[in-house]
Amino acid sequence: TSVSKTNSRSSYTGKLNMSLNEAKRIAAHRAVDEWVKTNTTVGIGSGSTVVFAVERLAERVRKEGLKIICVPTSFQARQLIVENDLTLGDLDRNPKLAVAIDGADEVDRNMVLIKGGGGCLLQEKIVASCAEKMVVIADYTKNSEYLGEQYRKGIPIEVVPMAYVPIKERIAARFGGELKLRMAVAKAGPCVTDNGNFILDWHFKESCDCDWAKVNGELLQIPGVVETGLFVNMATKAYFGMADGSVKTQE
Ligand code: ABF
Repeated sequence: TSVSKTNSRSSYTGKLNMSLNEAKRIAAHRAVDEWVKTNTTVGIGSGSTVVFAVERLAERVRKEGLKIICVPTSFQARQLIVENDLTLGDLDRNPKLAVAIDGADEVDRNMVLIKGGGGCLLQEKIVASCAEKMVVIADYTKNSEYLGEQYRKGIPIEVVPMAYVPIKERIAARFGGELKLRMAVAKAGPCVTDNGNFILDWHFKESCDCDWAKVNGELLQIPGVVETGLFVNMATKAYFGMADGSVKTQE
């Protein structure tokens, strides 16, 4: 087949060196311990850092008898919940969540996030929007002054497949930069999201101090744009695991 699914668990593991993994783990454990209370519903994000949050949740369920319902943001998150014997929920039965815990590709100084490097931005944004609080967990490489300062893969934009070319042209004409159709790992065809859509990675001009709320609003007006990986005014607090073993927080 010429298409491949995003978010298999294996696509997130094995690529990371130990110190980054350790940074992800300490951030994830701190955030889980500070935010997850018993008898609550928790949104489970996607990516390699969330693996450590689920690990900690499972440990607390075993050791403390913590009672939680977990709502996944992707196929990968669903698998993680099931494999760790956590209680799986959904938005039909659990439309209000106490907290969503998720990773990010970049977090700027105003708590604007780029998400969707793993292709799960749409469900991540839906679940985060249903949560009273969204907490970000990441290693120190995600902590930036401006978007684009460290993350070089652009802003992911999930689009309806038949419209990807006109959308590409409209965004480039309006804002500049370059938009690339994300390809599957083997490059035999486009990357297809959990929702059956394509992803355009928008390499905007340079690291800038844009009004991202405005940019996001304009992008969402384009017919065929399903969602963007710009998360503006959504995250409550970010936890960054640092190289020296400390955890830096930002609100
Ligand atoms: C998801 O996973 C994404 O929105 C973000 O792209 C990515 C972060 O992954 P990791 O924790 O592996 O850096 O949350």
